[in-house]
Amino acid sequence: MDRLKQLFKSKFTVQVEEIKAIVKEHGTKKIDDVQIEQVYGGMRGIQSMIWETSSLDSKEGIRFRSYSIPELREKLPQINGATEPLPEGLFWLMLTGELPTTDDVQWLSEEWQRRSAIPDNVFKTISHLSCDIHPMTQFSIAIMAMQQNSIFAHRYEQGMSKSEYWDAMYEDTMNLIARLPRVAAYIYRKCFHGNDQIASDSNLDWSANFAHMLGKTDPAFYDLMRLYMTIHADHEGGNASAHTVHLVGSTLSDAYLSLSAGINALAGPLHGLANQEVMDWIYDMIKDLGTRKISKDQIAEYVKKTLAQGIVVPGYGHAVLRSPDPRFLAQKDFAAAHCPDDELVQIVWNVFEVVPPILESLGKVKNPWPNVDAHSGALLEHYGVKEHNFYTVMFGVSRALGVLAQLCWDRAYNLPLERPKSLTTEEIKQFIANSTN
Ligand code: HAX
Repeated sequence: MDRLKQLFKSKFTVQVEEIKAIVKEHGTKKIDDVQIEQVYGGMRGIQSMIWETSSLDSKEGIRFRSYSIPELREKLPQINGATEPLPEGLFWLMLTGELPTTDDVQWLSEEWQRRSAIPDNVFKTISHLSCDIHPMTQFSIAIMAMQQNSIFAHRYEQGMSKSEYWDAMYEDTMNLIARLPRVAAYIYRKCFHGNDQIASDSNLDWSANFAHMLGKTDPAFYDLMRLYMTIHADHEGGNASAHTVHLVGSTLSDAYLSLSAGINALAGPLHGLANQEVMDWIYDMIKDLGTRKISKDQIAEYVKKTLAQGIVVPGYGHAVLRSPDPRFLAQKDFAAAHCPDDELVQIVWNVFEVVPPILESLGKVKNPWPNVDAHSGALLEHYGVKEHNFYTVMFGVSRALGVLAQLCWDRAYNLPLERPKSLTTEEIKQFIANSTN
């Protein structure tokens, strides 16, 4: 058994016993009330699921196993000359709750390299897809094409015991994460660079190798990828992509089926596709005004025009956050250090000054501040990744880290099939009538 698997097993073994005791002693205590407006309002705020890998505070933002993004940037080990944290370290932390050593991170990087070979049928499947198909759809199909190699599905078919689910899920998770950068880069090079594919470089860490396979060689871009893959990895369990993976996994669908479903959720414009929408919106503004030198007054006018058309301002607002997203601020910090004079970065920063008061003035937007997607495109474009419809695929590669680490915990806990109760409006009316009688 490898060192990470061994540590994970030792952690969940203790935790499973703790949970048994919690449920036995406190199982009937009430943790939340549900209001009718929440039932109609996208279930906002209802505390009803377990998610160990990260937790979201509306003011502070995300914490991964209690560490904020600035803390991760300081504490996670760096290898290969990195100046940003490595997602290998974050995955270790999310899966075990322990900060890894430099040696652990090095080991995991090599382990993912070792597991990264992709069966030919997967490339054949992708190469048959037209480049008119959105890269997120291709990515989801590619993950499905890998499903025939699922160790979980194979062992389940052979009568695997419940007590081994975690083990099979761990193996699928490690293989899948190891392979995602290659698959994503393959789609990118096929559709945007004449199918001129670049072989993996086994000397590079997971993120740098992804950057390399995209065709990038700038060490600063390697660092951006390390940061990008770290900050997009997890955002507690209630967001649409995470919740989808958790729900589909609860049917004992394997990691491939579950992740592909989560990627489909991430592909929506109110979720991960917002990073593409932000850049398209900025480019529409540039086209409309005929210049990249856009004043704050011009941005304000354009924002009002967008709102008057009944369109949301992409990259702003959040279902949980009530302050500027620390993932946005981390990217702003990176841009300030590496490319403060970039024209698109300047536009993103000016939009940040202009949009919040306008959204606030509407009186209905609960969070007028930028989210993670408001900044990422400008940085990616600075380093030459100019294809906006590929951005959400990069988000998806990162998001796999958190949702799959949690899926390992789901199977270690043997969580049951998820099955909340739905209501009809007739039943709601009946409830109201009964409660006011
Ligand atoms: N621009 C204009 N209007 C907005 C808005 C924005 N950025 N954000 C919220 N609103 C509006 C809502 O559309 C809603 O209007 P109606 O009552 O007329 O329907 C009202 O303000 C109240 O919404 P809310 O309670 O503040 O926000 P929700 O929790 O319902 O929605 C969203 C959260 C992220 C979906 C929303 O803020 C939005 O559409 N933002 C723009 C798209 C975006 O950036 N999505 C990415 C979010 C982060 C993420 O998941 N990244 O992957």
